[in-house]
Amino acid sequence: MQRVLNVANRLPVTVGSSIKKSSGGLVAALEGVSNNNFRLQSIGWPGPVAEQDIERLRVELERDYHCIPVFLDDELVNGYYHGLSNSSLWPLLHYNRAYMNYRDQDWEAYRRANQLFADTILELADEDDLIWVHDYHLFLLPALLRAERPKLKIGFFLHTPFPSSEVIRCHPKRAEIIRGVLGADLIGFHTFGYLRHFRSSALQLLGLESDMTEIQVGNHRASLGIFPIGINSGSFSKQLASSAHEQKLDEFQRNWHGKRIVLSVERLDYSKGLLRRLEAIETYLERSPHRDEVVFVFVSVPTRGEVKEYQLLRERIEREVGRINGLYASVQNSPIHFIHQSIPFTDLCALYSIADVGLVTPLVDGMNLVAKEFLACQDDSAPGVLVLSEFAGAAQELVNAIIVNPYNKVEVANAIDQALSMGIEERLGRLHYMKERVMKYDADFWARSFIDELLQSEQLRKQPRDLLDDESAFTRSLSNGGKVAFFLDYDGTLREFEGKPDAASPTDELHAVLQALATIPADIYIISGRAGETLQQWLGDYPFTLIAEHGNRYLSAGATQWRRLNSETDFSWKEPVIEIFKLYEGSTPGSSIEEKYSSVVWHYRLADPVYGSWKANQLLSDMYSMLGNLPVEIHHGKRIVEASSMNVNKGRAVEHFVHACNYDAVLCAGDDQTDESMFRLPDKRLLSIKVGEGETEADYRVPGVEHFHQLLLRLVNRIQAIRNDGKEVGA
Ligand code: GDG
Repeated sequence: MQRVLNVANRLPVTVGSSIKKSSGGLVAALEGVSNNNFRLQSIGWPGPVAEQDIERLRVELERDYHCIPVFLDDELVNGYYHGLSNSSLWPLLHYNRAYMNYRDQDWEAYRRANQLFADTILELADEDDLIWVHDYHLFLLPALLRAERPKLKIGFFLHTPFPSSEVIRCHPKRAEIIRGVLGADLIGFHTFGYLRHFRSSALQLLGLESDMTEIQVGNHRASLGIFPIGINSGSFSKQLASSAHEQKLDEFQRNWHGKRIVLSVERLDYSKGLLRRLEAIETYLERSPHRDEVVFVFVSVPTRGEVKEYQLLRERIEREVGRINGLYASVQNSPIHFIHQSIPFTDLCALYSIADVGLVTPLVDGMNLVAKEFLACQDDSAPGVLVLSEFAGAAQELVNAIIVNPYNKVEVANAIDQALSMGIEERLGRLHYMKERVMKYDADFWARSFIDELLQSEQLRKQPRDLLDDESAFTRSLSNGGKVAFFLDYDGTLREFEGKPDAASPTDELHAVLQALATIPADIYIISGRAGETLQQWLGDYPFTLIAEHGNRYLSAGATQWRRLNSETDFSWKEPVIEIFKLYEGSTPGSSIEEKYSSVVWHYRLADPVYGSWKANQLLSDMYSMLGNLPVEIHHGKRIVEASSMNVNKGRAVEHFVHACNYDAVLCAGDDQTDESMFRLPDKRLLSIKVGEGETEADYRVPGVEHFHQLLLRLVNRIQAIRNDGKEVGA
């Protein structure tokens, strides 16, 4: 049976004077996950524990509860949990920049706590296990695990929203956070909106382009998916059928006889919109002739009392409830019944059942399970109505609720009125579709879909092989035949990109690599889209052939005259292309045009990445319709659009030299679209390497320029060693 190591900040049980079930959305959801096909083993923090109890509890938790504890001391909990997780990440994830309190020491604690989780998992995990990491407390964990065990199958699910890149970019450690999550094979969100924000943050903050459902980071591909969490529907059905439920229902009905109940249930958190809701309730009470018949029951579970903003919120809510009750109470009624504590599950279900209206109006909420639980507890004899904020993830699914903007108190007040006066037919009509959905797509379905997709994402992961894993075979094939050539692209392959193309002259590290290459018995070609003059100025002292302008001109090693590879090329297309590029340069701030001998390039590396990509696609479509049958090739490279002569490309140039010099082994390396013409050549002597991420037809991949340098140096050593051995054997 497949083992799933389920990793969350809190274990499903909390250790105190005795070991008890923990509360919260995630615990409730995972309780409903059946164990027929997989075995869940939980890893997490069990709550504060005295030093002397640690070993005893470790044994007890594993033996009696199948839980593996990660013990954290008070200082770490303060920094990692109350500090970084709840005082800087939670507010930003919920669009609340003003509440973000970031401290460097909290980040340090967060890093250490994530590392402790990683150590625990690495000790426990087998090759076949699935690792499922939950939520924002553990953003760094996927990458920490991936770094140590690249083959582990790791999933990450975010229970909160993922906000717009404009918001998450406020976090001082935004890049580390996104990079951490990207260590996972599968990253799950509740809604498409959150997935979209995550993709655009990866692009804006890390420059990572992505498809709708995956992001490539070096050699690793992270799939993205939408998995709206459901409730533990089985436990609600069971509870509703029990006699305990009947009794509780009776008790509550007697207690609130003749009243209409409007119910809200949540942790007392600013994201849940309690203050705005109180304003809407006041607006309703002000206007309604029936106010004495209505009771607003608020179950507000205490949470995060250690964080200042929560203490202040609680005080404000209590003040407001007191004020509104003072204003609108009568002999018959006190409008708001405020319960500031957690209530037993039996009471919760009875409250859901008896309520006429479920009033769920968070300002922002990942999903909101309360909305779904309320529906699960409705029946046809007295169907309640759900009023739901458009900013809860649940609003994407529960489309038959009365959907409201929680910031508009009049709209919410009207919705309360509408819900309380709705006829039975309409209530039933709205309920049926939503209840069916809630019961069917429950927590079990959610977990199964995520785990199934995690298993599949692993199977589907197709990667070009990593040359570093296979180096000896490659080196042998290069050195076997005798005549060897290297065709090496410059920008993005031998040299990292710079903001301005002129600034990318060779670094000391690159010079060291080039000097090493100059010592081996192989022909070296530097093949680039750059102008010949630049290549000559930077690399002219090496005994290499320089091929400029994507293969249009070349300067042989030791020669002084540049020569053309194809002297009959037609360049009349350049002028109209430059005209259209100018229009795009003007309308895309940060972009620029570079004119070369046989091509024209529009660079948008310094433009806004999303807008730049969008304009590039528009430009491509303009170009395709404009250029018709002209002998022009259009490349969409890394943040460039390039129009170049059709008779001139890197593949053609390589073909020319391989044929002319009759090489036995040829290595081509490059990083972008323009290099694919080399990789596609149907020549068995050729081995190709893609440097960096992105789709490719190359045989191998290395993650970046630095790795490529290391690889070249190792190849140089290997070739020299094999050649020396050969000489010795021959001698
Ligand atoms: C996070 C995301 C996402 C509440 N009061 C009592 C009680 N509860 C239970 C509810 C429900 C759970 O707590 C709350 O879940 P929510 O989903 O509403 O909200 P968060 O705790 O903020 O959860 C959220 C969720 O993760 C799952 O992904 O939906 O958006 O913020 O199950 O029933 N249970 C009992 N007594 C209470 O007084 N017994």
